[in-house]
Amino acid sequence: MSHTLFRLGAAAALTGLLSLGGIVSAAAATSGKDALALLNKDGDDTFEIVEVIDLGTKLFVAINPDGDTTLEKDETKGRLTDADWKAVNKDSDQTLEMDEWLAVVRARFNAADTNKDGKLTVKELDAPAGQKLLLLIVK
Ligand SMILES: [Ca+2]
Ligand SMILES: [Ca+2]
Ligand SMILES: [Ca+2]
Ligand SMILES: [Ca+2]
Repeated sequence: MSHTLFRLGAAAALTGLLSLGGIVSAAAATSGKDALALLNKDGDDTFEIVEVIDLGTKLFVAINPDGDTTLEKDETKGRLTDADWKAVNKDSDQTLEMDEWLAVVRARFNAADTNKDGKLTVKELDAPAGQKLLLLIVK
């Protein structure tokens, strides 16, 4: 129980720090350690694909304030580049559907999992590929 409280406290402290810094969106780098402390709920110390897909799905909703079923370019600022858009927006419309978004999440998970064991460790999350994945699951 106290462990849960501690985590909540840490999350609140982190949120406070972020808002103090005046960081508006995305681009704030999150360490693998912080990301796991905040978002890894199954008691191990790694992210698995199921968790990451779940978190990616939640972030899609969180960064989609207009409540439609798609992400527009301004909603993915700091998370996806123009090149990413080109690569993933397979139907070439101006919007990203959930399946397109999750395809990027999946691709970045695989890129970050350098030893291909299906788990992302702190070390893998702190590497550049891991940081790119965190942009898609950490608000
Ligand atoms: Ca886990
Ligand atoms: Ca939208
Ligand atoms: Ca699309
Ligand atoms: Ca791994």
